[in-house]
Amino acid sequence: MMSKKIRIIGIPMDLGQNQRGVDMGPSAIRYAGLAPTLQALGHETFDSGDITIPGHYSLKNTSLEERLPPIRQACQRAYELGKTAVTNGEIPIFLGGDHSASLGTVGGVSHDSPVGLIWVDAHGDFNTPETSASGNVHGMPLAVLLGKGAKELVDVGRPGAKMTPEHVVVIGVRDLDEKEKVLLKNSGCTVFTMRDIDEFGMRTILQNTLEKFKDLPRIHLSFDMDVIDPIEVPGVGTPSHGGLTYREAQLLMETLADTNKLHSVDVMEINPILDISNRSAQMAVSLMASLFGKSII
Ligand code: Z70
Ligand code: MN
Ligand code: MN
Ligand code: MN
Repeated sequence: MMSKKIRIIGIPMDLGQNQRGVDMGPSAIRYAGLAPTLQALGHETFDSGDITIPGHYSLKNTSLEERLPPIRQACQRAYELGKTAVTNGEIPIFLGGDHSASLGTVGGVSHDSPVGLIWVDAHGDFNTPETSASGNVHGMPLAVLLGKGAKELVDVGRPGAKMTPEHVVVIGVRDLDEKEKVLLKNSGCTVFTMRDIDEFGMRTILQNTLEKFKDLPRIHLSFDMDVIDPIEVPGVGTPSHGGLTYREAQLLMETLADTNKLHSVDVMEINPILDISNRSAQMAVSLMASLFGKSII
C-alpha cells in the first residue's frame, strides 16, 4: 500500500440536532488512536485541530432559523479545509460532529472534479425544512448536496447543487420519515436499504456501487456511525436497530481500500456521552485502519 498524506480535520458540530455530546466525537476518535494507527500503516498524518462552531454552547434548542447562520459558517469552513486538503494532494478525514457538516465537506472535496459519493447511514438525511418533522439539519445534508432545501446551505462554498444523483449511492438505510421517503425514492440516487444488504449481501452491493462509479476517479465516503447496529456502536445520537454488523462495515472499508480511489472520508455522529468506554470511537478507528490499507493477512 502506497504511503498517503492524511489530513485530520475535526468538526465538533452539534447544532444540527438537539442532543449534547456529539461535539466530543472528534476528541474521542483522536484518543482512540486514529493518528498512530494510520502512521503504523505507513501513512503521514497532519492534524488541523477542530473547526470553531459559532454559538456551540449557546444556541442549542433554538429555532432552525437561528441555527442556520452558524451551521452555514461552520460548513463553509469545512468546505474550504476540504478544498485545500485535496488541492495539496492530501486525503482528508473529517471527524464529526453531526452529519450536517457533510454538506460542506463533500462540496469542498469535489470543488475541481466530480466524485462518487457513498453515503452510509441508517437514515436518508434527505429531509428539507418543509418535510422535516424534527427541524434538525443533520437530517437534511444529502438533500442539500443535491440542491434541495435552505438556499444558505445549498450555496455553501459555491452556488447550487454539489452532486448529481447519478453520482450518489446510499447504503444501509432503514429509518426514513414518510415525506423523506418520497423525496429519496424520486431523487435518482441509488439506494441500497438494509433489506437489499440482507438479500444480496454487502459484497454484491459494493460491486454494483463500484461499477456505477467506474468512470469517476475519486470516491468520497460519508460514514454515519449510526449505520452500524447499536449493539456494536452504542455511542450515537439516533440509534436504529437492525444495522450493519461490524464485519459488513469492515468489508465495505476493505473493498474501498482495494480500489485506491478513496479520496476523502467523513466519520460522523459519534456521541461519547452515550458511548460505553469509548467503544464506538475505537470501532471508528478500526474501520479507518481497514479503509487505509490494513489487511488481515
Ligand atoms: C430524522 C430527522 C438523522 C442522522 C438522525 C433523523 C435524521 N430523519 N440523521 N441521525 N444522522 O430528524 O430528519
Ligand atoms: Mn446521517
Ligand atoms: Mn444517521
Ligand atoms: Mn458522470
